[in-house]
Amino acid sequence: MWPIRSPRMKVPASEITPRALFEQRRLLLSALALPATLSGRAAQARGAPLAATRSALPGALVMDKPTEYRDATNYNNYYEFGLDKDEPARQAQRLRTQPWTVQVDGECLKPQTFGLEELLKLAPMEERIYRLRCVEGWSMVIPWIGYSLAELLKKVEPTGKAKYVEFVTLADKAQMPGLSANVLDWPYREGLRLDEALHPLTLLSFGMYGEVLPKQNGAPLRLVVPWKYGFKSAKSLVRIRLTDKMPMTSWNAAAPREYGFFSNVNPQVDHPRWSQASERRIGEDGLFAKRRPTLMFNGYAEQVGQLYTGMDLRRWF
Ligand SMILES: Nc1nc2c(c(=O)[nH]1)N[C@H]1C(S)=C(S)[C@@H](COP(=O)(O)O)O[C@H]1N2
Ligand SMILES: [Mo]
Repeated sequence: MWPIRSPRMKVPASEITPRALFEQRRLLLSALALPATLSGRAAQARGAPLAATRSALPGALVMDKPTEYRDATNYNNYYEFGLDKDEPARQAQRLRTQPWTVQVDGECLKPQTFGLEELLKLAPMEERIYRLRCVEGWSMVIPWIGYSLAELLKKVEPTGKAKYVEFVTLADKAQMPGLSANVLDWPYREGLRLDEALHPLTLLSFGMYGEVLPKQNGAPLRLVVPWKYGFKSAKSLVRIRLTDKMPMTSWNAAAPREYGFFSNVNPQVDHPRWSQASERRIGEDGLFAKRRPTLMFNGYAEQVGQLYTGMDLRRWF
């Protein structure tokens, strides 16, 4: 994902040359006293097991073969920890995930700040196997662990004025070297319409592959919205705010023509720079690996299509 020629961008993409990126990374690494060649060993350390029962929700268990753990944890987008796919696996290991709190507020009767321990016990943990498709044209299949975001939202009792939900993620310069690259307006912010946020498939995830979330995948908790492009699934959440107006999102602010508020996976509506008609499944590399056709709503049309009846999906991309 790369916002080009956006007025809100502090550094135009055209000026971020590979050379400049390399230099920036070298400076960061020396500042952190980390060898530039540090292997992914720390990243490979597996997390604590997280018990969960398989979900019975329609659409929650896709039958495709899950992506290899190694690939799912070493090919990441998490710009707070660098722009290259292999950087979060190294850089995110310094993220402190305890103590951790999530503030849930805005248009609700019982705003509350939840501690991580409390969140882990708030509802039964389920395992769900979801496709995740990035707008860049690749996809993965990941066995996530968590519960429906709706479980948390109903605890704070949204008012009648609540129409949208804003998600804010951690932005801490001391822990996140990527924040010094002004690619986005930090903190990373995302949003959903309230009915999307309350849809049972919208997952508040604490783990994957039977373990707590690796840091590069959004520890200690993230959103997973399987029928939307990957960037809607915000990592390392610190605040969830119910609002009466459509919230601004980081990607929408950076490049409004490229990243709309809805961002539903839709093979018929291309991104200005990338076709969305097909995708490469991570792990299925090699010269002869076929691209897969991208499915409407990422294959979840039966479950979520009715949320958009009557909407012009070209206009509301
Ligand atoms: N806070 C934060 N969340 C984020 C991102 C990010 O840069 N920062 N990248 C998004 C994008 S573009 C994608 S495709 C997914 C990738 O999730 P994964 O690394 O677990 O596959 O995370 C999303 N969530
Ligand atoms: Mo993405």
